[in-house]
Amino acid sequence: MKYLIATSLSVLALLFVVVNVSAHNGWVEINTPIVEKGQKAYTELYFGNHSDQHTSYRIDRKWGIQDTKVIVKTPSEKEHDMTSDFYYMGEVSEVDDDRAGLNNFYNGSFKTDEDGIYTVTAKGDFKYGDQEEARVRTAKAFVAASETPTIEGVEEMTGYEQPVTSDRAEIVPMFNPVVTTPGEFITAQLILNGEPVEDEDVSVIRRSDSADIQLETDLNGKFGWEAGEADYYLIRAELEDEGVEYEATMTFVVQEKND
Ligand SMILES: [Cu+2]
Repeated sequence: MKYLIATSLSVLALLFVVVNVSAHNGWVEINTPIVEKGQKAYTELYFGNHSDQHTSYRIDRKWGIQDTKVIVKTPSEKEHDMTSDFYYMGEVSEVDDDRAGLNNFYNGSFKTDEDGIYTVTAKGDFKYGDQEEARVRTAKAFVAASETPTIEGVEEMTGYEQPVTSDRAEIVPMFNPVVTTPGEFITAQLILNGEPVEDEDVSVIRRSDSADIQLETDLNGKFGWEAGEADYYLIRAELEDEGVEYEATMTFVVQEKND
């Protein structure tokens, strides 16, 4: 009986978490998680997540690119600012006023020239709709470059577990985000100003159908779950600290298991 009560309480808590989330998020995607060294990596900036009580993968509106910096960290920890490379994929007002600036995304690319994992971080501190204050957004994605661009060729690579910010909210994967396969138990950490954030809601949203799972960070800011089917996934957390709204997102790909 005690067990039953505990179970129904946790179901209630979960429902509360779902309706409590209330804003749109920005995220970065990498077109292909593993590329041959010397080839380009293609990236997109998306903004959305409106339907299904804000756990959807759908695009809604667009990034505020004017208040954004996109930084690529190379395997040897050099940083490149690629912000000016992004191109808006929707129509612009010079062409068609009615359709200008509607729900759409930005794309950009960079050339890989080292073996290892590249981290792409978009810092987008912009307002949308009638928000009065800009939200502080950190969106991350990863791509591995290798002369042998296969899962086996890149599975020993590291670097993804290094935080890239010290004064923002950020999701740090504790699993190699380019080689995960279905059913693996994976863990990530939510940090703010370099410190773990406990008791915070986190969602993991699947791209093909917007199916989501709800998690909560532990004392060390960590949260873990079983990787779903091969697909593209978005991890999202939103928090407030001293009157500032923060948002941290990360995308990664679950790969098919090789036989
Ligand atoms: Cu909305």
